[in-house]
Amino acid sequence: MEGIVVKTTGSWHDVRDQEGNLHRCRLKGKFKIQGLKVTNPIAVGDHVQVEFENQHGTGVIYDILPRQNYLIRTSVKHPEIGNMLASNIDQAILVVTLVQPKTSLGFIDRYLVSAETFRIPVVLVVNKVDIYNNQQIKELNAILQLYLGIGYMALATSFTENTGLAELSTQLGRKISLLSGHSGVGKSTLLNLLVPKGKQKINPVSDFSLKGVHTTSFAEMFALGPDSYIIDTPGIKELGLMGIGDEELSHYFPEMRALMGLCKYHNCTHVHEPKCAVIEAISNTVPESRYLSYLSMLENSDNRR
Ligand SMILES: Nc1nc2c(ncn2[C@@H]2O[C@H](COP(=O)(O)OP(=O)(O)OP(=O)(O)O)[C@@H](O)[C@H]2O)c(=O)[nH]1
Ligand SMILES: [Mg+2]
Ligand SMILES: [Zn+2]
Repeated sequence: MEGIVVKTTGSWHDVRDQEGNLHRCRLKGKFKIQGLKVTNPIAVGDHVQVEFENQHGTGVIYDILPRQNYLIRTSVKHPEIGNMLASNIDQAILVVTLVQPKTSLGFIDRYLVSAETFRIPVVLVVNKVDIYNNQQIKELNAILQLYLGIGYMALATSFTENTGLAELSTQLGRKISLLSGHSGVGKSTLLNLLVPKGKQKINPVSDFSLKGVHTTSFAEMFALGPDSYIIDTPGIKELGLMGIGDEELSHYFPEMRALMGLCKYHNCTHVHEPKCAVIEAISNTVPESRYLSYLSMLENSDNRR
């Protein structure tokens, strides 16, 4: 049987078959991702081949079909080991907040770079706009302008005031979308508003922990409608990039990519070289904060491998 992994919880994986039925499966064999070390050899979104075991009705995944794309991250502590967020996605929805918690521009830019390595379109969602003060509203508008200017889709949302939710819903379309961002930004809350009531599981936002907060522990794919799916993921604290060389990094900044070939030196790193088209475009088509993110990623290049 062929199916799609819709939930991974350590040693058990839920696989959805073509008829929409779920099967609990184990993974058999060793799987590698282009020679990278990963904590999870299988991810939500993977297309897999399954063999049924016995009267228990459980399955064994014996093959993972080639992935169209995947998002992978590393931690600062273990830069050489990656963790796959999801695979075979059509777009990524990056949910951020300016307060409770604060998401930095550096984090946004690292996420965008990792999505650009597979040219995965990203929708930037700035959530909880209901609690922003005047200063934060200004910051919000600047961020929306910044990323819309580069060509990303960006919108403001609030679940309490019902802001931007219809817009977000139209962005989803007949696609597989991945929701990611820091813990507490409101991913699962947004997902619950988008997933039709009948299709939600009993406890779609995961267990209620002792601290009284809903925290998602495992990535899981939900159906929104025909050919329309959304993947909720646990919050990510830090986002180390994996497998990106210094010389290719600027290709993953679309506004810098547009200037490729205009620098004097073909192998320009856009740091100190004379007649560099990127440096000349800073504060013009290359926003300063983006260039600073670029420099910071270059400096931390040891963390990317
Ligand atoms: N004021 C306000 N609070 C929100 C909004 N969206 C979500 N919240 C609250 O933010 C808290 C965290 O929301 P979750 O949806 O659990 O966040 P999450 O991103 O799924 O977090 P993890 O699962 O830990 O990654 C909850 O108390 C929500 O009620 C919003 O638009 N405005
Ligand atoms: Mg959650
Ligand atoms: Zn240059």
